[in-house]
Amino acid sequence: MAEEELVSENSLRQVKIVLCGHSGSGKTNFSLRLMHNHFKEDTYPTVGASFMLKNISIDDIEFKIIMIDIAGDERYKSLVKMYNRDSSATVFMYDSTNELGVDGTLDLFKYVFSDNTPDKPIFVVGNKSDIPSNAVAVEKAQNFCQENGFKHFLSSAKTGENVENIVKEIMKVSLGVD
Ligand SMILES: Nc1nc2c(ncn2[C@@H]2O[C@H](COP(=O)(O)OP(=O)(O)OP(=O)(O)O)[C@@H](O)[C@H]2O)c(=O)[nH]1
Ligand SMILES: [Mg+2]
Repeated sequence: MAEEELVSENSLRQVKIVLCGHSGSGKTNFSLRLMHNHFKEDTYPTVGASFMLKNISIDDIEFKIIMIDIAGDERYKSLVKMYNRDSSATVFMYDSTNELGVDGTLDLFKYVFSDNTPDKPIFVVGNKSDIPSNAVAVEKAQNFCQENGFKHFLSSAKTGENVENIVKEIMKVSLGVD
């Protein structure tokens, strides 16, 4: 097989997901749960960006996921903009138990798309569904998704609830598979 064919075949089967959102929303634990079925109570804040790879099968076809988990600290927000450019999909995560956090994540969205509209699937995920949610936070996120035509999900990196389902849904939408 020619090199270009090999590269294009591989890239067809590869989904690059950018995971961003306010600090403490649980991005690193969401990735850990997905990649290693593991959860940590005491994760350190991420510095910069961290990359994880995993193969996942959908309808018996194997796809490679590249998950780019970007630190939520303000000073790294330009990294979100940079990695968002060539992602297959971007996930904006917020802590569903915290009213202030969701504002941080929605502000990040506005910053990333301050001079262009999204040209890829966008997902908003409220994480920590194992704890009673903050109704205002979840309503804000749901309204934002409704206005923009984005999908909204709730997950728990702690129990694993919905983590794999969300990622499979992202992959299906990104790959155009039903
Ligand atoms: N109860 C509960 N706690 C969670 C969940 N996900 C993450 N946490 C906790 O929330 C804290 C922050 O989690 P991280 O995964 O480090 O958050 P992050 O979004 O990667 O944070 P930054 O790297 O600073 O951007 C840790 O104490 C985690 O144990 C969850 O689903 N449920
Ligand atoms: Mg982190």
